[in-house]
Amino acid sequence: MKATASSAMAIRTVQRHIIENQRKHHPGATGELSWLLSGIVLATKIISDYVRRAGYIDILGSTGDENVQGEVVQKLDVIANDTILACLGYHDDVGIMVSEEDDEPHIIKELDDRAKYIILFDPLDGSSNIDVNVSIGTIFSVMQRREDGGGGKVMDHILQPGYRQVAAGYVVYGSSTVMSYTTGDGVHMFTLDPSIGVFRLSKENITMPPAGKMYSVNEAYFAQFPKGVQEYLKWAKSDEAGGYALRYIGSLVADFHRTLLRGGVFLYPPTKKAPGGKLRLLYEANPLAFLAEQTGGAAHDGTQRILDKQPTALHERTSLIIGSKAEVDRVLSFWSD
Ligand code: P6P
Repeated sequence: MKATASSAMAIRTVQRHIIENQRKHHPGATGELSWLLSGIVLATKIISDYVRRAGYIDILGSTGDENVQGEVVQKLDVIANDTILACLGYHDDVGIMVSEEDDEPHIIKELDDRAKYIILFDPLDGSSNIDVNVSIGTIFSVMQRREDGGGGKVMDHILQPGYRQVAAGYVVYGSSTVMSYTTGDGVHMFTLDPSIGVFRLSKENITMPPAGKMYSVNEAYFAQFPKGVQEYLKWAKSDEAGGYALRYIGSLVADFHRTLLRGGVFLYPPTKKAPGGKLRLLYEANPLAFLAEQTGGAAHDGTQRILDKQPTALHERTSLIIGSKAEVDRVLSFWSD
């Protein structure tokens, strides 16, 4: 259909939504956060283009290096990381950037009243799935510097609990490229229209289904899980539970995206290999927990709410139980036994 002026007005792009959302909920805002989010939008459009072309331009496979996590770095990891750093690093409002790929924070400029934002991100989560065309994703979290300055060190500003986030979101590069974001006023979802290169509003003010008979876990580790988790998984398979399904993609963003829309629970409990959990607190669990709670869901580590956790290290890992409130509560009822 040929775009006409009226049809163009009908297109609610993510940029338009961010501005409308700012005017509606934060009328006194300076627009800095909106401008910053537009940098993330641009970066993820570029990453999406690379992901879609990975099969026929030489960017599949690994670089042969290992990252701070001890994981083999995929070529697309580097491209995604560099793209986000480039698209946000020049923003006057960004002081620090923290990437899953990099040992240390990027100090873009000294934090002050202007450069007050801290961007934390996993540029391409699940990248080991790239070569087999499984959905992967980008996850981002936005904090502001601490007004009280903390202890005056950079890490005091970075290691803040997740409830202090001012924005968070993800982009899943799947059968289509979909972005979900929140600035604390609900979660809104957009689908990339490659014909005109814009993210178009697909769902506004999403509510996660309050329950859902679907659990998402890597059951290969069953023998390593805490006893309470083993009891929950046995229950979920029982006649008493009545027809739970197991869905596990092995790509956090894809598993979370499905849980957000269909309900259920995703869990990555402690294992022998990862006794503190595998997933990262600052730029995976925290942003997804913000989105989950904004849609009526819940996120927990087995002992406390994810967003209440006081981080102690940049690449700190955590156990994660996230999804429909009723399903998270049910897992916790077994976990604490
Ligand atoms: P496992 C991908 O490597 C990742 O970090 C997440 O995207 C995913 O949820 C998890 O690890 C899968 O881990 O141990 O089940 O392969």
